[in-house]
Parts: sequence; C-alpha cells; structure tokens
Amino acid sequence: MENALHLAIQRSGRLSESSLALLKECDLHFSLGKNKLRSPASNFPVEMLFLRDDDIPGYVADGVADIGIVGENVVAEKDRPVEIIEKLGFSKCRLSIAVPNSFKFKTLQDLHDCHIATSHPKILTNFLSREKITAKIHEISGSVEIAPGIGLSDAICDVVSSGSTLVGNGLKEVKTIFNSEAVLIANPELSKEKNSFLNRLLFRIRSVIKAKDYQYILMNIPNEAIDKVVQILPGMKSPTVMPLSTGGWSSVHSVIRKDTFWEIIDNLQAAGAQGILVVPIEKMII
Ligand code: PRT
Ligand code: ZN
Repeated sequence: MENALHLAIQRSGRLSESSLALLKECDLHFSLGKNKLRSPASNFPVEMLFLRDDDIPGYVADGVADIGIVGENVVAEKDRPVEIIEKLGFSKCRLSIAVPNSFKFKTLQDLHDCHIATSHPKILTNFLSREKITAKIHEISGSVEIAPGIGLSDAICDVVSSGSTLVGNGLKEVKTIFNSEAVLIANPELSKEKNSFLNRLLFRIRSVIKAKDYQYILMNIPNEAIDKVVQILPGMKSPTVMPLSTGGWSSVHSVIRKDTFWEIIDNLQAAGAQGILVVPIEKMII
C-alpha cells in the first residue's frame, strides 16, 4: 500500500518472535515467508519491513521506515534522530561491564587504563567520560565475552540477560551501565496521515500491553461477605456483584493486577470466596 505506515522489525533474532507476537495480538494480519523482506498487513495500513536490528534506527531516521521495533540499547548506540514512542516490555536486558573472576575489582577507578571490548562503544564511551575514567575501548561485533580469555581485553561491556554467559566464560558483572527493553521508535517528521495510522496502532499496542499486567477473576461468595470481598478487590471501578439463582450467594467479577494475585486470592478465600476462576485478559481499554 502506497501510504501505509512502514514498520521495521528484526528479521531474525531475539526480538523477532516477540515483535511478531505483539503485532498479531494487535490483530494485524500479514503473511510470513522465509525469505520475505516485506509484508503488507491485509487489514491495517501498515507494511512490515524485515531488517537487521542494527539497521532499524537508521532506516527510521532516514524515513525508509516510519516506525520500528528495536532494543533501547541499539537506539542509544546508533544515536540517530528517532523518537522513542513506547516501551514494549519484552527483550529486557542490561548492558554491563564485566571482568575476569581473577580481576580484583573494588571501584570503577580500577578500570583506569584498562582495555575494554564491547559491541556498544558509544554508550560505553559516554559512561566512562561521565565517570572520568580513561580506558581503551575495542569495538567488536560479536562474542564479546571471549575477549579477555583470548587476551584481547582486560574487561568487557556486553548485553546481559540471565548472566549465564558471563559465568560460563569466567567473568563477573561489576557495573550495569544501561537498562534496555524493546521499544517502538518513530521518525519525528511523519505526515499527518501516517501519524494518525501510528496513533491507531499505538492504541492497540497499549491495550495489549496493559492487559498483560492484569487478570479477570470470578468467584462465588455468600452475601454476608460482599462488603469484605469488595474491599479486597480493587477492580477497574468497583467489582461487579450479581445474585446467583441459589439464594444467599452472589457472583463477583473483577480485574486484578497479576503482581498482587496470590495475596488477593488468600484474602478472598479467608473472606469465604469459593469456585474462584481466573481468566487471562486479551486487551484492556481504559
Ligand atoms: O542479526 P541481527 O543484527 O538482527 O541481530 P543481533 O544478533 O545483533 O541481535 P540479537 O538478536 O542477539 O539481539 C537483539 C536485541 O535483543 C539486543 O539488541 C538486545 O536489545 C536484546 N537482548 C535481550 C539481547 C539479550 N537479551 C541477550 N541476552 N541481546 C543479546 N543477548 C546476548 C548477549 O550479547 C550475550 O552474548 O546473550 C548473551 C547473554 O545472555 P545471558 O542470558 O547469558 O546473560
Ligand atoms: Zn544486530
């Protein structure tokens, strides 16, 4: 589609699956082929472009793509004029400095005059200059964790998620310098029409992301426990209470945050709730 919003996503890698899943949850229909470089959605004015993640900020800045999904670390490292529109809550990781286990590290000053290997030289340079540390940065594009072992560097600065890669290479994490997750970025000078497509897409994305934090809960309670149960349940406004055909009992429906779930369930049971059902929420529009 000529005027469709061009959305760049990673072709294959850690961001791809979650990016596609999010777009599907937004009810965008598009076909995927193994070697496809682009794919228009059949039911929304958006066309996907499948690219390497490192190229996404540049393509968005240059207007080849209008918007993109990429790690915040890559946005900061590429430092191109794009706007971060929304944090998407997946591919969470951090950029950390790590040193060999044998390195007697006490403070950041111990990195003075060290050689540090990284695939994120810009973020590291900015961090070191803020901390007034002079070190020699070696830019490498992959397998950063092996650099100290092969004598290339004294330390590394790399993306960490579980930390097991560092441990497996005899390294210890000593300082997180950047926290990252997948973000939606946009060219700051979109046309009015493309901006309105972006706002429609953003509305869907937000309702999908919001829903992930909540669950729908239904239960039966004896009528005398209604006041107590209503106090326990926050709900979006207040819980729905409906009488059951069995006299003396009501059905209560509410929406609760996942992170308070078990505590609330314990309190509900103590208040007399029975037959508690918990249902995932697909989309949430507030
Ligand atoms: O081919 P293309 O250039 O598109 O992809 P890529 O190989 O450059 O990137 P990819 O797919 O590896 O990562 C894409 C993005 O995912 C990164 O820019 C981060 O924003 C995010 N991300 C989240 C990660 C990780 N978690 C991660 N664990 N990126 C890389 N890693 C690597 C890290 O480099 C290290 O080698 O995983 C290892 C550490 O993992 P743990 O779990 O052992 O700590
Ligand atoms: Zn990459």
